[in-house]
Parts: sequence; structure tokens; C-alpha cells
Amino acid sequence: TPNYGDYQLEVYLRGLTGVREDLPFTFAELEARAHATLPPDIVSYVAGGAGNEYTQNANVTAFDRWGVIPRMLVGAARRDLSINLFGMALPTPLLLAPIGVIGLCAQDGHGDLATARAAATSGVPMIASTLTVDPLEEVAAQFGETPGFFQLYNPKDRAVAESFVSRAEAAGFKGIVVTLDTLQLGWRPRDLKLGNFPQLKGHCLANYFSDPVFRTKLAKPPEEDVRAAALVWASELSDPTLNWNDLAWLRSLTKLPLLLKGICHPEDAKRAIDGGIDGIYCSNHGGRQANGGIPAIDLLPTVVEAAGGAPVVFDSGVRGGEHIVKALALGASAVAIGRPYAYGLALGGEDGIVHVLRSLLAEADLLMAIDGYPTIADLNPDALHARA
Ligand code: FMN
Repeated sequence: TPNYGDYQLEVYLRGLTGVREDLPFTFAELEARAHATLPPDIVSYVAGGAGNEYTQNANVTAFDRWGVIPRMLVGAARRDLSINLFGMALPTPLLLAPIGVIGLCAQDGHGDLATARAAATSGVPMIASTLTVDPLEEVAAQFGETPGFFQLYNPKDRAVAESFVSRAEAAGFKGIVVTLDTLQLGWRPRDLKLGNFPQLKGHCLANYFSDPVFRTKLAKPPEEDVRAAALVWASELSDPTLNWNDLAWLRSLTKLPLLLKGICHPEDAKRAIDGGIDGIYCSNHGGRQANGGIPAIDLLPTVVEAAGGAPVVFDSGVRGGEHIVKALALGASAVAIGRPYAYGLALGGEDGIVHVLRSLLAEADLLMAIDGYPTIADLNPDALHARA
């Protein structure tokens, strides 16, 4: 297998024939061009964060505190970026983070399917959100050989949660991620200013509208009154009373690998693992939920330690290959990409996502090559230098 860094060779060779890559190679350009392409309410929803967006921005800049220490003559001609997650052999340490409304980021309005196809092409698993334009069965049908995960927003009605999880199992998903940081919606000034909440318009609710249990709650089917159905959805979206006493019930939902997303404190990580949860997903939702101030990457090391060897997925603020390398060095088992792939999708559909993933992997791979860390196992805290 080639090194991921060889993507640059491909680009330079195409350049020799006069063909330039149209898609951006930096996050800044990706973001700017996607914002110019997408409708304003989608830009607001994707780019916006909680409060004054301090946490959202700090998620990215916090990586700058760390530097990768170059080591010479290690013998890093070949790199191995593969990982094993819950017994699944994956070619790269990346995952596609769940993004509700990813469906609407695609020019054809079917971004969930495009993301699933990009997962099939790249081998990078998609964590499909509960909030999709196309139902989870149709998303899963595009995964090819790449395993997929289903992300659950736990509804008020447990019967709906149980229905979603059993549908995900039947559709062939290989793991379930329960998101805990969104029991209530965060305060998002950009969306508030536009009075914009896509789901309330009935968007991205295919999993609910196709669900036999959810449909029993509706006076009229969504095909007849989508506004009313969306309001029922809003009241059912999330159970704000969910607490640690419900952990056993959550665990009982599935025999598949089960992860809790939003865990940032070591005691919460330990409690989850002690309660039979298989993996921790350390994330502050990209700073979209609580503007609490602490970048997620700063909290990762103690969460990893508390997880006691259980896999820890990390996201929030990953924009370049160096961020992937640093998150792995700080103990992440896998790193999930959020906004960058949404922007790749907006610009280039499935190919846009694949380009973003290949670019991130190439940058990470070449950093590992040049700084002398040929495998992920070589990436540990000793590879990093903290600046004052
Ligand atoms: N996380 C979920 O668990 N479920 C979702 O449905 C979901 N929707 C999101 C929608 C958008 C537009 C964005 C940007 C993020 C969403 N997230 C959701 C959070 C992501 O999974 C991930 O935690 C976040 O994007 C990481 O931050 P970053 O994109 O700034 O790197």
C-alpha cells in the first residue's frame, strides 16, 4: 500500500499535464469557499457555535500549544496509519463525525448518502447522525466494505430510542454513539439572529418520519403536515432528565460497541467504562453546545488515562494533519473530522470529502515521515513539546 503522503505526488504529476486541483488545500480556503457556496442559513448552522464562540475557536488554537519534536534517521520511509477499533481493522485513524444537516450541505440535498459513499471510497467510517435527510437504512446501504456507526440523540420516548437502535443494528451499523452534550440545545447567536433551526422546518428528520414508533405520536402523518410533525419531533428530540441511573438502560440497548459522546471529565469517563460502556468519545461538540472555555484537546489526556485502555475517540477543532498527529500523541485512539468534511462536501460532493480526507491524511503522514514517527504507536506524549 502506498503512503498517504503520496497524494502530493499525484497532485504535482497532474500539474505537469497542466491540470490543477480545484479543491482547496488549506482549511481557511475550504471554509471561505464553502461559505460563499452554501445558502446563508446553512452557513450559519454549520459555522456557528455557542455564545461568543470562544470555545469553538480555542478548540483549534489550543493545538498550537503543542509542537511535534523532530527525530532524525528513524527509518520512516514507510508509515502505518492503520488502527484497530473494537476489533475492526481500519486503514486510517480517522472517522467522520456525526453532522446533522450534512444532508443539506450537498448541492443535491443528499449529503448523508454522499458522505456514506466517501466512507466507502476512503475507508474512513462515517458516524451517521440521528438527523439525516435520508433514512439510516439508505445511508448504511452506501457504506460498501467500510464499517459505519450510528449516533443517537436519545429521545424522550425510550421506545423510539429502542426502535432507532434496532433499526441501526438491522441495517448493519457496527457501533452506536450516544451523544450526551445535547440534552438541551446550546445558545447559538448566529442561528438566533436568523431565526434559523433547519429541523423545525422539517429538514433532516427522515429517521423519525420513517419510524413506525415515532409515527404513532403524530395526529397526521408528516406527508400531510410536516410543520406539526416537526414540532412533535422538537418536543421529543432529547430527554433532558437522562442521568447516570440510566446507564444500565443505555447499555441494554445494544450488544454492539457503545460509545458516549461528549465526555470530557475523567470521573465521567471512568463511570462510563465501569458501567459497561465500550468507548469514550471526548468532544465538546466543536464548541457548539456550551461556551465553557476549555478546548477539548486540553481535557483529552486525563480522559484517556481514566478510560483505562478503552478506546477514546476525539474531536473538536481538528483542521489539519498536525492536529491529527497531536491528538493521537495525546492518547486518542481515533480522531473524528467535523466541519472540514462538511465544507469539502459543499464544494465537491463525495469527491470533495475524499479530497479533504486524503489531504488531512497526507499532511499527517508526511509530518510523521519528516519528524520520524512511522507508526501511530510511536506517537505518545514524548513526541510533543509543550510551549510555555
Ligand atoms: N454531533 C452529534 O453528535 N450529532 C449531530 O447531529 C451533530 N450535528 C452537527 C452539525 C454540525 C453542523 C456540526 C458542525 C457539528 C455537529 N455535531 C453533531 C458535532 C460533531 O459531531 C463534532 O463533535 C464537531 O463537529 C467537532 O468540532 P469541529 O467540527 O469544530 O472540529
